[in-house]
Amino acid sequence: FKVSLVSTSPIDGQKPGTSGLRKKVKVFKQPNYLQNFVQSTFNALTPAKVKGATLVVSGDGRYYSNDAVQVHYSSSKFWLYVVGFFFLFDMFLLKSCSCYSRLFIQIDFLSEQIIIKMAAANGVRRVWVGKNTLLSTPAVSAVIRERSGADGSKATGGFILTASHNPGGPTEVRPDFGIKYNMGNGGPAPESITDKIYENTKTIKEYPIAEDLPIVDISAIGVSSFEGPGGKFDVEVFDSADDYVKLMKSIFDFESIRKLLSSPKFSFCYDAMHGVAGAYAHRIFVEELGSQESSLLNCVPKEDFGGGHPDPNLTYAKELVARMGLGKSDTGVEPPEFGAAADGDADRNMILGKRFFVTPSDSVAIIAANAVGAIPYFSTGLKGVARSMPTSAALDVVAKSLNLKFFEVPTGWKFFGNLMDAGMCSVCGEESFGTGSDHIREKDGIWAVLAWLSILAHKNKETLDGDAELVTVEDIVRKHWATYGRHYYTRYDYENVDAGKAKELMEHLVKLQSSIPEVNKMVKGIRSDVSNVSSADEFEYKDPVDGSISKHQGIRYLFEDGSRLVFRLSGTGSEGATIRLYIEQYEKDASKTGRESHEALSPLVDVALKLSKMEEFTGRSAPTVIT
Ligand code: VG1
Ligand code: CO
Repeated sequence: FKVSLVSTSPIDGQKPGTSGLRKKVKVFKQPNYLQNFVQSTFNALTPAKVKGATLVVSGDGRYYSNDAVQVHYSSSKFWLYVVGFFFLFDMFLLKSCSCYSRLFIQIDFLSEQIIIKMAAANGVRRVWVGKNTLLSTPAVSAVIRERSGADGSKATGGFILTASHNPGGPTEVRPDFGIKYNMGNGGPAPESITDKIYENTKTIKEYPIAEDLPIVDISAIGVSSFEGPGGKFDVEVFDSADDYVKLMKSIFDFESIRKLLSSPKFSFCYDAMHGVAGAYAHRIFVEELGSQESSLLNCVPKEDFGGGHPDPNLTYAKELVARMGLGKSDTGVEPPEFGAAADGDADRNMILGKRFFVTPSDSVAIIAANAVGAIPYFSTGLKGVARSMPTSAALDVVAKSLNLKFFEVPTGWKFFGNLMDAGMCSVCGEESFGTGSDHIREKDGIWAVLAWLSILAHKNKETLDGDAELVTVEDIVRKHWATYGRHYYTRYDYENVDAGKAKELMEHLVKLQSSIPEVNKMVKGIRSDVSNVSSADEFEYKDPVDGSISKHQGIRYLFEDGSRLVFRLSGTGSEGATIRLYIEQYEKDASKTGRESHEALSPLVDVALKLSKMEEFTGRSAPTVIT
């Protein structure tokens, strides 16, 4: 192939957020939009490191993924398509009705492979693509860390094509696309790199591309080799699940989980929400662990997630919620003992018991408290635990009682990576349905499910064979609360608020922080039954490994009784601003840990809304989503 230079000019707004660049599909479809970002990333990594690299390129399969990886119709190629069409028409149309599929292969052949062609032109040695461009975010991390090519090659990093829990598709109300780069440790690029990428997008003038590189059939496993001006270039398509499944089998005791899943006392349900988790669910839960086919919901990956919002929470995972008996109407069918859901790129998880919701903040604390003994990977103990700042302090209490190293980091998984690389952290989590460990450098939805199944299998070692009753998800959570106390927790999201107004609200909250006595006067005026604010600040993080500092990571109000109010602006939205309000209250008294969450939190909610003048600033009397 040949390499040509295409001139381009900077496009505004290509700043990566909490987890990469996420925009509306129509924004990504602008000429050079994706190309500018990809080249800015290559430039940030430096040409010397890109040359000879092995890159993973895949994602959750949402609409535009295939275009980004390979199919791109440019108008200059229009006449070639027409020629191709008549060529095929002549050859096949009259003879065989499979002509249409051949026609599309031919169109593929004439189109461009954006990322692959740019990688080739930048001197990358090989690109690894999951079959049909499908790889979950955790699987990309696993592939980067674990996979070896036939010649012993290891990946240098990878592009993940996803907007994660944001909806996708060509026609939905909010179809998003996204791209992010993960480093050689398998984790999202740190801020030092994403800042450089952003700077580069503001000055980019040109990018090289191998226009004539033939299209690779990404639906078939195999290696295609090419020769360019700089030497050899390979595209290898491999099985999306193999490496990930192998890793999971090395972490968990599959035999004990299989025994649990096949017990008549236990029942299970997994909802992939038509995201990429579907590409793993059948293989792991049915083939490896012997679960019933009927226990899988929405496990066929779709480019528009079946029209749904692939975010595993009580609002969007409607089908699972109903099946687990948590919906309003009783279906009359006995719900399964355990249910879980994933988001679009399968790094998030929601854990449910029969008619019971486990908050993500509790989930990570419970996994940390029970991992040793239940999960072989942790048999030698935990190196430490970590949570994101707005996540409840349930994990703190476990860390203290088990005498574990503990870290509080800003929102977003990239901050956990350094701790893990330095051997300081084994288990970590976020309130936003993200849980994981140092087996990879991303949160991992299926891992979390396997962790819970392992804990259930461990607790039920005796009960599965005998007459004793099953220890349920709810039993485990209630026992945890009785031991460690309970952190009542909720999050209010105000989506697509006017960005200016959101900023004003945040500024108002920062200003208030200058006088705690004033704040307390206001708090008492709103609710006399809420304790005093003891301190208030904007969260700032100094990375204990590299000393880097991240400022303005959320506004905190900390109360004397351990309650907290946190306000942040989302960094993953693609339209307007999203205000997140996190509300938490600690209850140590075991006799008071069984209350309804919304009832226990209502005084604090009152304080939060009035203190922030939420309705005044946003014009909203209620949040868009409550989790
Ligand atoms: C949100 C969550 C954050 C999570 C991030 C990526 O970010 O709050 O905890 O790490 O999404 O998750 P923000 O900035 O919108 O609050 V995923 O599954 O979308 O990669
Ligand atoms: Co995700």
